[in-house]
Parts: sequence; structure tokens; C-alpha cells
Amino acid sequence: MKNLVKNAYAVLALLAAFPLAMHCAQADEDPPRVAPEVGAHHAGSSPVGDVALYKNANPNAPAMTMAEFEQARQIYFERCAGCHGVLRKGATGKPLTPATALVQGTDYLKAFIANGTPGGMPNFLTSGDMTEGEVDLMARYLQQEPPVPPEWGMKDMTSSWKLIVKPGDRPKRQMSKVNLKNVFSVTLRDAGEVALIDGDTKKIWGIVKTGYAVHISRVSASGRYVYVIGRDGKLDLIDMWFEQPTVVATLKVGIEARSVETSKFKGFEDKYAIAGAYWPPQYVITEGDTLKPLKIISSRGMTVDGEYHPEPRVASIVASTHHPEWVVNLKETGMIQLVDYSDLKNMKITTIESAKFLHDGGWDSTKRYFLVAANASNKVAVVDTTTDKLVALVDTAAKPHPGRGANFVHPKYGPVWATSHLGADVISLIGTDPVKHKQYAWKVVQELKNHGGGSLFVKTHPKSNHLYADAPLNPEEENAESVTVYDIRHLDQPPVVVNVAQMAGLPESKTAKRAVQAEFNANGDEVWYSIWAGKTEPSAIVVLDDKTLKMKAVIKDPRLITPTGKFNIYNTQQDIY
Ligand code: DHE
Repeated sequence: MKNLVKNAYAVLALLAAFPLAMHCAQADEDPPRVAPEVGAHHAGSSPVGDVALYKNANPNAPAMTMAEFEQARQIYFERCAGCHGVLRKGATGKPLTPATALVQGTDYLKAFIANGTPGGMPNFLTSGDMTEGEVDLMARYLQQEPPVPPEWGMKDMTSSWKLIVKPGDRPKRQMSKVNLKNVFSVTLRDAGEVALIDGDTKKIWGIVKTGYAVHISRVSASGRYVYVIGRDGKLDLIDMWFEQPTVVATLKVGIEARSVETSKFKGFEDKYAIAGAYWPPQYVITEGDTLKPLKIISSRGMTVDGEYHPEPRVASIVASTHHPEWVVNLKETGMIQLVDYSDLKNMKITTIESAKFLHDGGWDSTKRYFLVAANASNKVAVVDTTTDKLVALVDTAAKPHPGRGANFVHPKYGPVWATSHLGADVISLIGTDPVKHKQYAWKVVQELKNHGGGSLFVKTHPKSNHLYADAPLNPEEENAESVTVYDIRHLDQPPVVVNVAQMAGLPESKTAKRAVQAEFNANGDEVWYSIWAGKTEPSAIVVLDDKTLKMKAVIKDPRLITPTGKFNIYNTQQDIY
């Protein structure tokens, strides 16, 4: 089998095909029986591994030289931190505290690391990912106190801030003839770059260097600026009014990060940006057009179970258009914060208890309700941003993962919001209209069969009659390369499964060519899919005609290295999905 999964999603995604061998959250006593495919794939590298940490030696733990400790620390951040957390308090994976590890002892730990578990712990030795020496090293390392990465407060942040072009020195109008509304900001994950592609001509307008393993782009309320966050916490501000897309400011918001958003309420357009960090666990509010850091808020606190968590990572953030407010989702605590930015000095934050672990989500069609996946609880939490209250915790199939979800009007149930699942081969439709379709509101009204589990994203558009679902983390190559398309007028009829990767006509590769994340163009008549191959292999973007589902164009370019997320300027600015 080809190398399908290289990041922290691995164990979650493989749930679908190997129900016994999955999820690190339940890894433990059972005898190791991990499918060989599982062990080859594990958590993504964490940039925290590259910073100086403070070693806190445990006198009861087996001896390690400083060099061994350093090597183990690096391996931990590359292989383990994604599931078990920087402080080893546990997240997707079990807690790995020295107290428990010391009782378990070196041999016991070695067996687990070497062979994995049915709960999803990868089999690092038998898969060939670690040598026997490394397994031994990691077993000893886990009995040491976890080293703590440094904090990243206002002083560090301010000294990392670079205002490359001051607002007064920027163009007063758009200098190029590019139709900015139809530009796509495309994540080139392994290149640490984004490609700004002109959606009308399908030509690359510019490539911009960004942070390490760059993650997502968001667009300012005016549509002029693109904000891009890297996994290393580097935030880039791109001004599209120059002849070529130009980075005008950068800021390091932490040591590891995933999310960014801007202020979208009337009167605050382009005024602020907000970025969420994984480490340190915090979010920062900056000036919108310069990225000057203004305020940092720690996300540390109590979980929904009433236990203190030192590392609640900041997951998705969305901006309200009804209120001067962001919805900030704290992964490990299961808390949803409504952050009022109208007065930063006397700030009001409403903290809403939901469920663990919060990940990604989006608005319903009215943008009053926000729906977010609590993926370890198999639930979607719904918040009413008008009353500032939790409306419902909706039970879904295993590991909901919607991206921002998809909104459309169901012929029978009225307005619904859809989510895909990492751990199940279904798309759940949740009713979102508590007024005219009260009986269906905040319930799964229908489950549509997807072509497999390991799905990450669904998408539709108000002008489209189609709902699209991918399955890029499905272990079957054919499934990972294909997408399911439902006719939303006839959801009782079987959907169409399209192998979009094949349409790209790429050469044979060592890794699967995963079809990932649909994004519509501004007119809502084209759907773009990334064909995500290996770092050293050619990738592509396939453009489908939404009406006919026929290929309209293939964008190929040696610079398109591992394209993943695509963010159409108009749709992202307007939250259309
Ligand atoms: Fe993402 C969104 C976190 C791996 C592509 N991803 C998000 C969000 C979070 C998140 C918190 C929501 C941001 C928001 O809305 O503000 N992603 C994580 C991880 O922690 C994880 C699991 C592991 C890691 O080490 O980073 C992870 N993500 C990936 C990938 O491997 C993906 C598939 C490819 C890539 O480029 O890295 C990936 N994530 C995306 C995309 C979105 C996203 C495309 C935005 C979807 C959208 O439509 O808004």
C-alpha cells in the first residue's frame, strides 16, 4: 500500500478501514494488533521540537545522556506530540506521565512502542519507523519529566514582528487587473508557501513564502488582504493590491499554530486579526493591516470535566458578521469562547461548555449558529451567537470532521448543515432551522453514504445542486483519490463517485494522489480539488464543471508542491460554504 497518511490524522482516518486498530485515545491493555498500514503513518512533526526546552531530570528514571535526551526529545516532537500533547497530558492519545511510565517500566513501554496497539498507537518498530535503539531510547525518555517549551509572550512576539511595508506606503488602489474575487489562495504544504492562482485564467499569479508546513488562509472583510498561518506560528499578511501578491507584514504568534481569522463586523472591517496557537496555548489579537500584536489571551484552564488542562490548543476560529465577535474553540478543554473585540481593554469573553476535543467547524446559512466538531466525543456542538448559549450537542457518527461544513436546503428537512467523518463512511445532515423546521433542528436528519471513511471536507455553494465529500485519508488508494457527489434535490438517489485524481493524468507515484478539499469558484459553477501527491512528486489541481461533473481544467506546475487547502477569496471573505 502506498504511503497515504503522514500526519496526526493517520490513526483517526484508519478507523474506517481497520476498526480494531485505530485511535490512539483508546490505546492500552489489549495485545498489539495494529494493521501494518497503520504503523507506517503517525502524528505530524511539531515545530516545538526545534526550540530550546528546559530539561527536568527525574532521578528515578533510567539514565540517559544529554545527547540521548536531545535525540528522544526530537523524536517525541516529530512522532508523538501530535497525539499525546507537548506536555504529554494526552489528547487524541493517552496521557504519558512519568508517574505511570515509571510503574510500567522500560520493557513494557518498549513493547507498546515497538508493536503498537489496537487502540491506534502505531507500531513504530515493526513498521520500520524506529530502530530497536530508538524504541529503547523512547521507552527511557517517557520516564523522564516532559521538557516544557518556552512561553511566547508580548516581548517575544513584538520582537518577531516585521512590518515590511507600512500601510501608508501601500498602493491606494488595486494595481493589477486580476479579478481578486476569484483568486484562490492555495496551501503548498511541504513547500511552506501559498500559490495565489487566478481563478479566471487558472494561471499562478504569484507564489509567496510563508511559515513551515503552512496550514490555512483567511481573507479580510474588505477582500484585499490574505492572512496565512504556518504550523511554526508564522503569520503572513499578503496585500493583493500590489501588481503581484506581496507580504507586507509577518508575526510569530507562538511556536506552533493552526488558525487565523479577521474582524468582519461592520465598522471593524480589516481592523483586527486573531491567530490561535497550539503552543503556547493562547490566542493573539493583532492590528489587521500591520499584524502589530495588541493582546494575548491564554487558553489554559479547566476542561468540561472540571480538571485543569495546561495545554488547551486553540483550534478553529470564526468571525461573526452579526456582532463584533470571534468564536474561538479550545480543543482539549471543550470550551467555546465568544470573544468580543469591541473594547480590547475591557474585554468580554463568554465561555461556553461543550464537549472534547473541539476541532473544525462553520456557520449555518444565517451565520447566527456556529457548529463545531467535538471529534473525540462524536458530537457536533451548536452555539447560538445571538443568545451566547450552547443550543445542542448533536450525536454524530465517529470523528466528525466538517472543515467548515456545507449548507443547503434539503427538499424534506429544510436548511441543513453537513459534516463528513474521519471515522465513518457517512455524511451527517443536521437541521439548522429552529423556526420553520423546528422538529428537525439540531438533529441528524439524514446520513448519506460516503464512498469511504477518512473523509476530511464537505462543500457546496448556494448556486450548486451538488454536495461534495472527499476521503483523502482512506487507506484504499481508489477511495483516497475519489470524491462522492450528491444531487441535493434527489438525496434518495445514489450519488456519483468520481475519481478526480485520475483526471489529473499525473505519472505513477510512490504515494497515493489524494483528492482533498473541494472549493468553489466565486461564481459557484466550478469545483476545485487538490490532487495531493508526495513532496517530491508532481501534484495538481483539477477543476470540475459543477453542472456536468466533467473535467474543465487541470492546473499543473512544478511549483505546485503538495497543494492541499484552497481558499477562494470571495467565498472565504463571505463565509460561503
Ligand atoms: Fe488542518 C483546518 C488542525 C492536519 C488541512 N485544521 C483546520 C483547523 C484546525 C486544524 C484547528 C480549523 C482552522 C479554522 O477554521 O480556524 N489540521 C489540524 C491539526 O491539528 C492536524 C490534525 C494535524 C497537524 O499536525 O496539523 C491537521 N489539516 C491537516 C492536514 O494534514 C491537512 C489535510 C493538509 C494540510 O495542508 O496540512 C489539513 N486543515 C486543513 C484545511 C483546513 C484545515 C484545508 C481548512 C478547511 C476549511 O475549509 O476551512
